[in-house]
Parts: sequence; structure tokens; C-alpha cells
Amino acid sequence: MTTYTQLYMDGQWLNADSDASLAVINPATEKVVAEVPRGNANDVNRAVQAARKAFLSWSQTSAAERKRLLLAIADGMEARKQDLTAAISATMGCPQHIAGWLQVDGPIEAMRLFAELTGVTEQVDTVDGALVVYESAGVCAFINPWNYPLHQFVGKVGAALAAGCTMVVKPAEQTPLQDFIMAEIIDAAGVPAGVFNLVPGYGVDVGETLCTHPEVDVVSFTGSTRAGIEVAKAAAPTVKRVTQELGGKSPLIITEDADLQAAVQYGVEDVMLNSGQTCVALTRMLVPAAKYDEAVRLAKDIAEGLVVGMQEDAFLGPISSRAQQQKILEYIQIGLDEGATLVCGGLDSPVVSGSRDDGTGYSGAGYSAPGYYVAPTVFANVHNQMRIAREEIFGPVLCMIPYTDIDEAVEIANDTPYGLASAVYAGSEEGAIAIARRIRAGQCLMNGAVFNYNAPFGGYKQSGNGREFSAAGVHEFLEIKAMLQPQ
Ligand code: TXE
Repeated sequence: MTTYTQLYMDGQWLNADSDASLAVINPATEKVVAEVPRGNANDVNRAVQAARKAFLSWSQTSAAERKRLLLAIADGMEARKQDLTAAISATMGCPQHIAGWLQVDGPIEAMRLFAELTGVTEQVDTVDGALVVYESAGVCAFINPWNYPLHQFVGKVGAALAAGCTMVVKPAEQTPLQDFIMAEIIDAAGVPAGVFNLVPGYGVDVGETLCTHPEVDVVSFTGSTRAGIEVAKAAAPTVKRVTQELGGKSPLIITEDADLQAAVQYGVEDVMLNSGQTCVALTRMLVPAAKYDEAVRLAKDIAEGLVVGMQEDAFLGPISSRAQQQKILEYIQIGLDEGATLVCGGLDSPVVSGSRDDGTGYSGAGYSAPGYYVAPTVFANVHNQMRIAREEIFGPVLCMIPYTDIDEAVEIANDTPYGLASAVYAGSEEGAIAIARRIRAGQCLMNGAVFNYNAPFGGYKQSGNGREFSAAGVHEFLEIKAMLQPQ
């Protein structure tokens, strides 16, 4: 078991205010794998004070120095890739061989990309004689979820370091370990005391205190729409800037002229990756009516071919917690009650590759066995007003919806309170772009594209505010100052 006993703040490992701890559970074995201190409001106050104290000098460091430190952090991540991968795999359930490329390689690349963006604080633009400069926004609070814990960490911490901000980070209670490793890496890289501070704990305690704290200038949150609204309300009385990356119900439009096999394969694998716990997952597959039956057959074959478990051949691990597994199973029941056709998967426990449990060697089926697994599930004959098509399930559940013409497809794609991501699989690049321009979402993946850390990322509508990654992500942590001269 991994045990951390202290919090990282003001450049040191310090005892938390109370003896309370967070027990971290491995969703594949259902056993406690780690214990970390549980911070409280007093710890937040100490951490914010340290960040405030460090802000003045850190925000004045040269772009070159911040670049050097960001690259040193990226090197440290590379050196500890195995630790980061193992920590994420053991706490959120992604099989190790997938966690390595999906959950760790990308964030290392993103940290390197942020190192190239530090120059913005030394940039001076001239507009009609006025000088426009970009200054570090101040002390930032970061509240993260558990599904891509390192990706979300880097999207906030990397961007804020590039922008010259100081920060307090609260990981999700389910997945704090990679943040402790990152604190060690950041410390070893030589980042000055107080710039980065780590306070794990509960949302209602540590999270809320960060949001209401008068010395915090910016809150960046990723999580549920429910908590995102709470965060915005709590931050409102102190008029903080709040950026939010919330849920999604993203469509994939497959056109008449697309390669159907390739498009369905792309769509099914996209939804099932990370056991469906991906905010951008393409959960609604929109298929031309004439091709619908064939697409459903293809989806069934592909989904049934995906191996479930933690072994080398597995594509899906367990769901990250019992609560999340129960939520998904409830939605599968809702889909059945709404009259959607269950094509594969469903409420029964999936066959799990290899042994389910480190200790007992148990490898049978049934939900009494260890591991919060859900089978890759496909629903056909879904219409867009069903709850399974409107609400975020956050599990390996695909809804297949037929459409008659492309106008209807676009209408269905946009008929959602969310607007995080979308995708188009068309027969040509121009065809895909024409449809992508009509979709109200912050991202459109075209013809099989995957996540790109150079591109801005964020949501329209109730999927959030602001952008992460790229220069746009760094700008969320900058103030703009205009210096005017007599004309
Ligand atoms: O999220 P929460 P949960 C969605 C997904 C999932 C659902 C619930 O649909 O099924 O949310 O997941 C902190 N003030 N997403 O319950 O509660 C909390 O401690 C301040 C989509 O885990 O939003 C944790 O650090 N902070 C999402 C973080 O918010 C608060 C990823 C996320 O927890 C708080 C995760 C409060 N009042 C879930 N309440 C995505 N966009 O990728 C909670 N927190």
C-alpha cells in the first residue's frame, strides 16, 4: 500500500491540520491501495497564503526560466512514467498498458508544449498607440476529477506555470496519488517554494474553501455540471474568474459516403476507451437510416470483441468506483425501460480476462466478484429524446440513432444541453469540414482524428467556460493590461 502522510505546501512536506485521511480503493480488486492525508479549510488557508507570498517574485521570473523549469518537470515525468502509470491504473482502473499511452504520454507532451508558451508574459502588442501586455492572473485554485487525473492536472498546472501564476491543487478524492508524485517531481525540478501547493480532500470542504477564498483569483474546475454550478456560485461573491470543463454527450455523425466499417470501429472504440469515462466520448452515433442495420451489426461485433479486464489484452478496465458503476447500470436499466434495443452488453457482469483479484485468484462472473466492471454496451433504436441520449452516463454505453438527411443529423447533434466535443466521419475532408462548422461544440474530430494537445479544448453551452491546452489555455491564467498614451 502506498502511504503519504504529509501535504506539500510552501516548498515543504508538512503535517496536515488534522489526522483525517483518505482511503483510496483499487476498482479492480476493491481493496484499499493507498492512504493520503485529508486536508481541510485550515490547510487551504495555509496553502493559499504560501501561494500568495510566492506570487510576486514568481510572476516576475523570466519566460526563459519558467521554460527551463517546465522542461525539467517534463523530464521528471518521463523518468517517473512507470510510477505515474501504476498510480493511475491502481486508483482509477485503466489497464496499465493503456494508461501509459492514454493517461501519461499525452500529459508529458503537453507539459513540453506549455514550456514553449511562457513568452506571452513578455509580449507587448501595440494597438492604436496603446501598449497591451499580458500579466500573470494571480493565485489559482485547481479542482480535478478522477477520469484522466494527470491530463487534467497538466492542463491546469502546466498552463498556470507557463503564465507565471501560483496555485493550490485539489485532486479528486478517488485519485490523489499521481498528484503526490507530481509534487515530488515539481520539488525536485527546483520550482520555488509556494508556487505549487497540494491539498487533497473533499469537494465540499477543500473545494468549497478554495472557491470562496478571497485570496484566490482564478478557479479552474473539471467535473460534473452539478459541482461546476456549485463552484461558480461559491466563487461569485469574490468575483473570481472561473473556468469549467464539464460533461458532454457528444455526437458522431457518419455520412452516407463514409467508410462505414472504419467509422463504426472508430466510434465504438472511442466510447469504450477508459471504460467510457471520458468527457469527450462520442456517446451518440448518428447513422444514415439506409445504413443503420449494417452499422448496428458492425457495432455489435466490434463491441463484443473488446476484452474486459486488467490484463495485457484488455481494452476496458473496471469502472473507477462502485458509485459510478451503479450509476451506469441504472442508466442501462433506464434505456431498457425507455424501449431502446439492447444490442450487446447490458446489466449482466462481463466476462473478465484473467484473474479478477490479486489475492484470491477468483475469475468467475457475477457482480459479487471483485472489480467494478460493466460490459461494453450498445443500444439501438434510440431516439434523441430518451434519457440515455440526453444525460451523461459516463460509462461504456453507446447509443445508435438513425437519421434521414444531413440536416436532421446536424439538428440531432445540436439538440443537447452540452457542447464539448463532436465528430464527423465523411467521405471527404471538405464534406467533414462543412458539417463540423454547423455543430455547436468546442471540438470536432474529423475522419478518425484523435485528441491533439496543440489544439484548444473546451465546451460550448453547459459543457463549460474557457479553454485548456495550447496558447488559449495559457491565456485563461493571464490578465490583459492596456497602457494608454496621449494621442
Ligand atoms: O463528480 P464531481 P463525480 C461527471 C460524470 C460523472 C459525474 C459524477 O457524469 O458520472 O460527473 O462524478 C470536486 N465544490 N464527470 O461525483 O462531484 C470533487 O471533490 C468544489 C465528468 O466524481 O463533479 C472532485 O475533485 N469542488 C467529468 C471534482 O469536484 C467540488 C469528470 C469532481 O467531482 C464540489 C468527472 C463542490 N461543491 C465526472 N463537489 C469530466 N468533465 O470529465 C465536488 N467537487
